[in-house]
Amino acid sequence: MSGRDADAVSKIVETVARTAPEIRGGLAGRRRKADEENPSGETQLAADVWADELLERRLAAIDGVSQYASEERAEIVECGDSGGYSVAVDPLDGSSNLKSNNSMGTILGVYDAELPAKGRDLVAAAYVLYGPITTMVVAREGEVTEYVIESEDGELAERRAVREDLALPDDPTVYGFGGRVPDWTDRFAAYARDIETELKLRYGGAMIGDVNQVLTYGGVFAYPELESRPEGKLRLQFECNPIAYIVESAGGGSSNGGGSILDADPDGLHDRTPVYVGNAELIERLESMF
Ligand code: P6P
Repeated sequence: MSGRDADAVSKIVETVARTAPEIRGGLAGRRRKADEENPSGETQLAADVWADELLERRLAAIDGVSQYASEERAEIVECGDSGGYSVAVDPLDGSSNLKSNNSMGTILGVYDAELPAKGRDLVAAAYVLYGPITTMVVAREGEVTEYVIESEDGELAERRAVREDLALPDDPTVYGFGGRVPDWTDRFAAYARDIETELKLRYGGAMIGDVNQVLTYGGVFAYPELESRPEGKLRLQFECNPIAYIVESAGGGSSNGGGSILDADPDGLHDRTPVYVGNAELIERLESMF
């Protein structure tokens, strides 16, 4: 694509890092439900809408960004010249955790293609984790780096690299599987029974918190195919592609049950997909059982 600014990707990542303290600082007063549903039919919180508007305003203004899309809005925002990067965000992943004060995240995918795009079109992906501290994991050009986001008065004070060339530990320790057990398909339930005898359960209801456990301790995260919903729950463009890109860049594997998530051809902007990410051998085992 022409018209791309080589350091536009850096500006996009830096803008999300810079916005993270403001998003975190604005959560307390925005736990109420908004009047709308998102394009996936989920009730929005005021925080979802607000974080989306904040990120759209900032990211769409960057030279070299042609499209902005988010899990919270039905349509793509065309911004500036065509031929630039397409930015896809989940502004507040796991916002249902706001009520219970558990971790949440912001997910970013930077695609070198018009949306909806394949995961192979990603040139960078990142997530912010609003945990006891605010951290940001960035994957770019095959390398994964974790930063601590230090802020003062809701402003980014410093983005400090704390783990460079991040890779999944060789010996997996944790697993987290979404959906209700009675709704799991037989083949996923058989896989889960295997894993449950080997690893410790860590499931917090926000993909970012659960994936960060897998990146830290090794293991597997899944929001699987369900009997009631064979396509699973999580969104390809905004959640699964960026997370698959990060985990594969960290030496792990991803799957939609039939191969790398990054190879999935999207039909629509808000496609859902089953998602399995973690240590490569655990993903290979899943695929051998599917
Ligand atoms: P459940 C949060 O709503 C989310 O999109 C992901 O972050 C998370 O992994 C999943 O849905 C949780 O879903 O069905 O466990 O509430």
